[in-house]
Amino acid sequence: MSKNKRGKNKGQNRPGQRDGLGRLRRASVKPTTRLGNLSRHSDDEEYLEQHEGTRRNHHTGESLLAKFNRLTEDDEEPSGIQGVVCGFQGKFVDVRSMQGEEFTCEIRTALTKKLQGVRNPICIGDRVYFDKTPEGDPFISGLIPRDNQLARADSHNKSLLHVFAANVDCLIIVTSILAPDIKPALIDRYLLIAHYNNIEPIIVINKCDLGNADYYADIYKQLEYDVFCTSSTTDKTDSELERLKEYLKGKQCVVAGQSGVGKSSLLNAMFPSLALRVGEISDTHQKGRHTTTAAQSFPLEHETVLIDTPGIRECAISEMSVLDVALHYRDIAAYHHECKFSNCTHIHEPGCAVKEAVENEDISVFRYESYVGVISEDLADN
Ligand SMILES: Nc1nc2c(ncn2[C@@H]2O[C@H](COP(=O)(O)OP(=O)(O)O)[C@@H](O)[C@H]2O)c(=O)[nH]1
Ligand SMILES: [Mg+2]
Ligand SMILES: [Zn+2]
Repeated sequence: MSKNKRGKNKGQNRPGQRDGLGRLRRASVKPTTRLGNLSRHSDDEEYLEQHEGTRRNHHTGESLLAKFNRLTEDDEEPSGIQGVVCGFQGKFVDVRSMQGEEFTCEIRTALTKKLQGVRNPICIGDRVYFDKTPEGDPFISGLIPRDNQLARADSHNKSLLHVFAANVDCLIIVTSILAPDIKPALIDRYLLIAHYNNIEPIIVINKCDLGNADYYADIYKQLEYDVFCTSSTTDKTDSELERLKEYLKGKQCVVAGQSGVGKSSLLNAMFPSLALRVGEISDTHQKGRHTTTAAQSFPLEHETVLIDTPGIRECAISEMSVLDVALHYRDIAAYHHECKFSNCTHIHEPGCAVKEAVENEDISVFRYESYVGVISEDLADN
């Protein structure tokens, strides 16, 4: 099977096409198990509390991550080989082996029991162990701790988080210098989400054929971000595109950026096999549609993997504290300790080293404005 095939046709591993024995055994699996719907989340908090003595930061992505990883710890030695979760089909999980072959797996019964009640116990990008039954049916035998994860608030209950991607090596923040105009406040929010979740971000300023991006590129480069100034439609030999492609080698990536900035064009220019449609509001997910788990991930050239996910825009910033935000803005964090008050929010306090740095043009005004915007608009009740 072609490695780059987007379709879900996985041949002999498809559920429903297996032999009678497999079907019989499947019928004996309790149909009411919560894993039947991977996006279910009732009882989650209660369950997690049972597995943890202290209850702090109980809604933060970081804490959910720690809890998930604790669940993977005391597992008995899992059998089989390692793979990465790349899609879902009902209660079946698609796992891609290191060789690029995909298997539609059940989840081992003991594991199912252990994970009962956990919200998003398995998501796109998760590393797992998988094996085959004597009948040849693939199953997930164990989970491997996550390096990081991305979560967003439930559309109906803002205090619940859905994890939609795990082990993200790079958040590619795409913006355009013109058409639409560059929005540094949006770049800064994505940077915040990346840092808060311990994910390496990079900034791509696209449509550089339409305008000069040096001003913004220089500021972000000074903050030690990797910045790529690309043009994805006019010049297919763009050296920045080559450099970006090289940078993404071997990484599992998530792409973020508003509609129309050229995300699909950019990906097509680097990875023609993707053949994404250009000019669509959203590549695979309708705007406003609330999907709870990421659809799938695509293996590309160079062992780069693209996680196609809805909802990065809705990633929760609201649960962060003012201090979280201040410390994740690199330029603001650099002055934070020089403020008169150790709990300075850098907005109205006297003796604020951050405001002084803005006046001295050591911190860009637009960076400070986006910081103030996050503090005043995005945080829950700080
Ligand atoms: N001038 C110019 N136009 C581009 C560039 N990249 C994409 N576009 C155009 O911008 C529009 C939106 O592109 P698309 O890739 O669909 O953006 P997406 O919504 O972020 O996926 C299309 O009309 C593209 O042809 C670029 O580098 N320069
Ligand atoms: Mg697109
Ligand atoms: Zn201050």
